[in-house]
Amino acid sequence: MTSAQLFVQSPNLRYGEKFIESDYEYENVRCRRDERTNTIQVQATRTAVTFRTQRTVPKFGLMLVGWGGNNGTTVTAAILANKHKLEWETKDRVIKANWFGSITQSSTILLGLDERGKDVYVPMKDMLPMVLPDDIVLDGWDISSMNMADAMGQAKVIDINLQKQLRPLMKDMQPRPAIYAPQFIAANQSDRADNVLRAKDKWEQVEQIRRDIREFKSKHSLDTVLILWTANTERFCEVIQGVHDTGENLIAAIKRNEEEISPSTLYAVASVLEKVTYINGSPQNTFVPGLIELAEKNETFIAGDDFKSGQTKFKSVLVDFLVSAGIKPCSIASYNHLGNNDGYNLSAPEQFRSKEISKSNVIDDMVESNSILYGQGLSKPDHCVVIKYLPHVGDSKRAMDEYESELMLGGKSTIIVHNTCEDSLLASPLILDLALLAELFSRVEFKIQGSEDSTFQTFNSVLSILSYLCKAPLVERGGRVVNALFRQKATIENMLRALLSLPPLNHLDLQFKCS
Ligand code: NAI
Ligand code: DG6
Repeated sequence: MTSAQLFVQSPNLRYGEKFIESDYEYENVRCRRDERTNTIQVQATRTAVTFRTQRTVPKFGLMLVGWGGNNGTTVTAAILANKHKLEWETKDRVIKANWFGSITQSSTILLGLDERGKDVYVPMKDMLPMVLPDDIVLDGWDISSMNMADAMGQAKVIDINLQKQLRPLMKDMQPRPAIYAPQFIAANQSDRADNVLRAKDKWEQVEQIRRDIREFKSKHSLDTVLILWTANTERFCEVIQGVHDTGENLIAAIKRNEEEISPSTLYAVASVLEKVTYINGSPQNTFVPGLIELAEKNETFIAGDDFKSGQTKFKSVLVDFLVSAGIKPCSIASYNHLGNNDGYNLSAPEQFRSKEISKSNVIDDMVESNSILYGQGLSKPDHCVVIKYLPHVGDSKRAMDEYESELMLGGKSTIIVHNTCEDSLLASPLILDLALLAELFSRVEFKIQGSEDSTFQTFNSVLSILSYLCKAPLVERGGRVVNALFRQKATIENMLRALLSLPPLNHLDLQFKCS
């Protein structure tokens, strides 16, 4: 289906040669709780903002850390399969390449009503000028030297008839030598490490990654490069005063070759110094305070952590539904087993711990939202997360969840969910969305009307707007973490609408109710 072109007619929107400029009234509500009188003072606020979005889509390069892994090879295969419009035969039918699971490519946004009162939806990708997946230039690093065609074969995710078509397109793709620090990932990964960046110390490693970024950019005449970590889950680094606490200390500590600085933080530092957006798709604490400060100083974007792909996505819908329905989830047991290399790495306790933390905190905002169910003196849900490595099932992860909730008058409701699906086919569309949305939001500037500073500024370095795609969203200083999935989705949709001077969706349908 060819997409319809969108033209918003509004006195508040200007389509200029370089920018789409939107005057927007940001309506909000401020509350002040007075414990003494037990009252809440509520005030409606309005702020006039002008947004402008650069219309020219850059020539865009994506560098993946962990390019040769299951996600890295699968997203590469998906980009190429879509670009070349590949079709392949399975025992069921002929499949055409698509981007199912990607919100930018395969979800739609409700715009409004047409003249017959029917809803009009448009693909998210058509709201504003976005990079086309077909145009993405790929590159990356891996501690394994395997070429991308063989690595795709090793991953056993892509159907063999598609692999056969992709092999010639991927066999010459070679991951660059990578930063490897065996103490941060499971010891069982050491056999893969035959493509290790040789450098005398950590600073030289950072310098090499910076050179790689520059070389990639100039080789393909790219305007913008984005780096995304989809390498093994690392253990959390111990955050040390004088090492990780400020940008300056972090740089000095790298130059001193301090042990406790993880490879993921080194890649992130290199990206920030190159003014390149960095996204963390794994759970580890890459974004130590010094890194965040460095990103702010360099006006560079960062986002993470940990792709929210399957079990957690479902949890952040189901718990939101239960709690917002006034039903009290009391225990959640989440088991999963998988047999891919991610599962192998996570079979080591320290790496599992990183994932356990990221998977466990995902219901906090929903629990905190309801003091009737979870207020003072009332118990919070028991929540346990188990991951087991079972080689036989490969990338086809099995996720089993039991939710037990309390109904009125002491009743019980038990919901059991069993999901079997290829982990990397869920994660790869998220990689695409993270890259495309981060790129788009890096092209947006804003100006608050009436403020002393009359210049346009870019968004905060921490792109919390990408929370929908992350299990443990990193948020701006003073910001709050939102895990509830549809609230996260509404943030993206309403921001895209705001950039076109359209109001947020209110679902009131007053035109019918008041007719
Ligand atoms: P994988 O184990 O197949 O791939 C990871 C790749 O990273 C491997 O090729 C490995 O050689 C490479 N690597 C390890 N350390 C490296 C370093 N320092 N520099 C460069 N490359 C390095 O894992 P998979 O399945 O692709 O997952 C990647 C990450 O994404 C994992 O951390 C996983 O926990 C995370 N993730 C995956 C989700 C999914 O649904 N597949 C969802 C959420 C997060
Ligand atoms: C087993 O849990 C392996 C993990 O890497 C997960 O597959 C991944 O984090 C996805 O988790 P979820 O909860 O988003 O499906």
